[in-house]
Amino acid sequence: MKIIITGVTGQDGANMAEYLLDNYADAEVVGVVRRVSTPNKTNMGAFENHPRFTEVSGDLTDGSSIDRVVRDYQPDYFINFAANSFVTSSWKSPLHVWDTNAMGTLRCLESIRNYKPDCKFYSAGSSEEMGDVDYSPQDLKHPIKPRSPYGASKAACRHIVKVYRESYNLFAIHGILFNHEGVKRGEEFVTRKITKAVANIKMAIDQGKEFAPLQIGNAEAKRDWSDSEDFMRAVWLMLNQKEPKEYILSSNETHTVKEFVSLAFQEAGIAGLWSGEGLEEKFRIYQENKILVEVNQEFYRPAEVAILHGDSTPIREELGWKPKFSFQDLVKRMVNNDLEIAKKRAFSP
Ligand code: NDP
Ligand code: GDR
Repeated sequence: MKIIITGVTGQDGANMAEYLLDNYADAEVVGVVRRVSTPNKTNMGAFENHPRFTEVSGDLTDGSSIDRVVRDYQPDYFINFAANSFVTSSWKSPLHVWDTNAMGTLRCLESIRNYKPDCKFYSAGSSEEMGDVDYSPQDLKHPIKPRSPYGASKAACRHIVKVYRESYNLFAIHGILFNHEGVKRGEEFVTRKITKAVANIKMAIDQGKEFAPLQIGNAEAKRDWSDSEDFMRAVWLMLNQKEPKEYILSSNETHTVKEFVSLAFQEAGIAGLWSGEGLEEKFRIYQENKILVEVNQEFYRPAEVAILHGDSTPIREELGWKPKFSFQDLVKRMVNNDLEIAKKRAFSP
């Protein structure tokens, strides 16, 4: 069983590689890594030297490299997790985001069609495709109304995957993933940005040192947050159905960024209180004037998705998927991981 995973240095690619290598003795994982001037393989630590893992060079913006990987490795599965996945950067580099995400997906589909048409293909769809939502919770019937170049690029993937599935009879699916996080999450995404700051502030308080408050953008935004590890099991279930049916993956809950902040500080033993409104909103240590978090215009987006709240009932009922981690578990795992990292840094010689 040969599985190509793109984006294997990222959160999901690394979690998927780990899941497959740990649970399937016949899984041979081929991880596609693009050339960067300073290699970042932190997320690959657990499997980089695994005997059933092979690292190959490839870039979604270069179709010839994807052709070569598919032709040479003849995969049974191709999981495309590679993307420029940071929504904010999609206003700054929209063409690059479209080339990587939308054209990149088309390049994968073309390679599969030409060199391994019986390979099962997964495209990582996004709740950002829903955008300016009409109703909650969102299901697969919700109209596509993206609010960012990133969301629009993922909507393009959704259409082209459907076209290739129907035109060439490929097993190609674009499952919609709502936000999912974990200890491998990139530090610019709000959850990791918060848990890293919580850990640093906690260390500073414990050592009696001064600290700078965390600066965030829209604290009222609501997201449906899950754990990435739970989603990897579900993506694999989706790929192993008889028919290429698409599903939504979500926790079926929605929480504000403010709730995430409060819970993360609480996990670190710091009780806080929100006060003020809009740009004047602040999160202070309970019964003290010390500011932990403040809102900064710099982190607002040109167009915001106010609320995301998914309905993953169909995959739960039809494929028996059930998440292991709650929202509270997720926050706890992320805070504890960042506390460990902060402690190691503080006490290393
Ligand atoms: P990450 O940002 O953590 O990982 C993205 C990966 O893509 C990295 O390995 C990155 O490599 C790689 N990559 C970027 N550009 C290219 C390129 N041109 N060629 C090859 N590889 C490239 O994302 P996640 O793991 O969080 O997400 C995985 C997928 O799921 C993405 O497609 C994302 O858009 C989608 N998604 C994620 C959600 C989430 O909440 N996490 C929700 C919905 C969808 P490098 O290390 O070199 O930068
Ligand atoms: P998102 O994730 O845009 O939903 O995309 P992100 O964590 O960046 O933002 C979530 C919400 O938090 C608000 N926010 C901030 N966001 C960041 N990054 N930094 C801040 O300081 C901050 N303050 C408030 C944002 O405005 C937003 O409302 C993620 C990515 O993984 C995508 O690839 C994926 O497709 C979607 O989730 C579903």
